[in-house]
Amino acid sequence: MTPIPTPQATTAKPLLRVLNGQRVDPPPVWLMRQAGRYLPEYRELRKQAAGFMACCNNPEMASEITLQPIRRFGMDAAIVFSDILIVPHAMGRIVRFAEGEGPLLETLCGEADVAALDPDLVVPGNQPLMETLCRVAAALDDTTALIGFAGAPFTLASYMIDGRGGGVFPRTRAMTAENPDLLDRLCAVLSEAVSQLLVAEIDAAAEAVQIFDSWAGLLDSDESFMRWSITPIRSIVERVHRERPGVPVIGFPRGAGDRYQNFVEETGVDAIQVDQMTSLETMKALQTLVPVQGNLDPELMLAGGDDLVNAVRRIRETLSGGPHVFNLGHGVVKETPPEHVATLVAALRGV
Ligand code: 1CP
Repeated sequence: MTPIPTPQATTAKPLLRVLNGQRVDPPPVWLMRQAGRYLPEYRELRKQAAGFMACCNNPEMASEITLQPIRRFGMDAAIVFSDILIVPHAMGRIVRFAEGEGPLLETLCGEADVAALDPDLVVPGNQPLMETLCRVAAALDDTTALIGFAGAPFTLASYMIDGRGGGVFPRTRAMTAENPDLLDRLCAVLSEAVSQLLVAEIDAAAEAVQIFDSWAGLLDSDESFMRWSITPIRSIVERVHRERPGVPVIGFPRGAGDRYQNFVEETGVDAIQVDQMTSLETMKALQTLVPVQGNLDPELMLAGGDDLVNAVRRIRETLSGGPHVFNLGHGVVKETPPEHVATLVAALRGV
């Protein structure tokens, strides 16, 4: 059954108001990877789980981890604690998180491996995530929004083809040149899986969703960026808009350089997350098209002090003329002292 869309334009939640195009000052704030290893309370809970995946699949634990940064810092949004790699995992690919090494996957080789992928397994295989979303929604107050997310097809494909992260992805790069049709087919299966997953997250309780194309920057020609970042994401955005109208979709093609505007225009995303390489001037230009989110260098938050406070104020001031969600340009660095996050939030809110 399709739920009746909530009238978000009148919501009290600052994040949803901004994603609907309103200007809110001070801007709402949340941080990518706000739940995670820099928080002692996360590390404590994580010790009790059998591993990272077990943690994601335990709604009691995952909802508690999601809420930790909300309690500590009063963020305007919670992003559900999970991972982008739950998608290949639910399709039967082996995904392991080796301590200190990041994710390791069984590598996807040829036609047969791609043909065997069944996108219809992804929602049934991720019911714990849906329960986590319900639990978090029940615990949030009426000013804090709940964000669901998924990895973009190209980024998921990169992990599946190379079997590991780290940003080099030689096998994926080779496939763009040597077997582009197979990469098209893989991205099509992943678009279907991600569309279903995001709709299910919305039905569970997510009020906005973000699509992380963390490795879109590897696509270094207009043609390849269009083919494997924009095209699959456009199909996902169309699907979410059609099936769950009114729920904003935030796109994050990290490393897109001067292709952000093209990405916004071509995918139809409701808001754009940018990385720290993107200038405030570029953000201001993007802000005339859609609400903007991001930019603060995570290294500045790691360092703390006056440079952090000044950067936060400069970003707020520069973008105060339009819809703006405060965020980093990438995830919180794990060595970040939690007090620096508190400093950021206080500087932003002018207290
Ligand atoms: O050891 C541990 O405790 C696991 C570390 C960890 C955590 C805390 C991983 C492994 N994933 C996560 C949570 C996570 N991942 C969230 C939770 C919500 C929040 O933001 O607070 C989110 C949104 C993600 C998304 C994610 N996972 C992305 C997209 C964003 C980005 O950082 O670019 C990517 C690329 C991943 C893959 C992944 N999972 C984990 C790691 C260390 C990585 C990155 C590996 C690499 O560098 O290639």
